[in-house]
Amino acid sequence: MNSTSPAVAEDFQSELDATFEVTPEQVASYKENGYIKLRNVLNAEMLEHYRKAISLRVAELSADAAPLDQRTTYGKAFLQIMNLWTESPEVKEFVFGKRLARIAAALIEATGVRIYHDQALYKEPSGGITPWHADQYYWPVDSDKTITAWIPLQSTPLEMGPLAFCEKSHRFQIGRDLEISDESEMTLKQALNSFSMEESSFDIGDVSFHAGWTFHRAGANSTDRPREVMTMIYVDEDIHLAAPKNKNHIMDAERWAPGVAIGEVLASPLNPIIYSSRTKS
Ligand SMILES: O=C(O)CCC(=O)C(=O)O
Repeated sequence: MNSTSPAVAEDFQSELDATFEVTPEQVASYKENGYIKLRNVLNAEMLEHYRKAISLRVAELSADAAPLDQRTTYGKAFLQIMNLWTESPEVKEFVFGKRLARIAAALIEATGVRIYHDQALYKEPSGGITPWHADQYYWPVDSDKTITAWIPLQSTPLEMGPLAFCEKSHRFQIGRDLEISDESEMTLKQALNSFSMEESSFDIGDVSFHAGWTFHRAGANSTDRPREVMTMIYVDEDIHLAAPKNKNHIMDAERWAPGVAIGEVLASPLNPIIYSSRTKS
């Protein structure tokens, strides 16, 4: 369901793969703070094109979602639709773009990255807060070379609940065992009290990258428009599956790295390398 001409679609494809120069200062800032917000990474027209494709699949796949007031705090935070790249060839083009993957590899100082999984995170009008948490609590991997690209598909003012980060919190050990919940929000709000929090609006084209252990949250969406966001979780191309330490690790391994044995490189058919400096392109 797309009226984009083949020539324009080809332009989008080459923009998705085009190089974005990451400076040594940006790498240093990411290492220091555990996240970075980069401006003007993606073109607005291209984002609008892929927003339509992503939103279509989100609407189809979330048609049976319960009303907001019947959901948990986690459920109220967003509609969460995972691995859309397996559902739509257009979304696959977006998720497999080398531009963001190359930035991710540069920031985590890896030779290349695989996709762990993607997820659309649509905070509905009147959707609630995203509680404080660190993503890597969920991931059964043996390295912290993991990173999420958070890509708003529209400009995202404070009232819509842009992603907010606790600076330098990727080195903080407390709270790493907490699932996304009212408890994680309450415990981490107190525990992270003495750290600086970065919460600011995103313009269209801005993309943030955060480390697996960086604590982050988002405010509620008090507008009457959905906050439409696509995310890609990348991992070092050489990362291994680790022995599970919690029930989520067992579920994640089965779902996102099927067939991979503990100790093996995370190279299931669901984890292709998206960018690697070891291969030409
Ligand atoms: O979009 C949100 O509200 C939360 C996003 C998040 O937790 C993530 O991308 O890791």
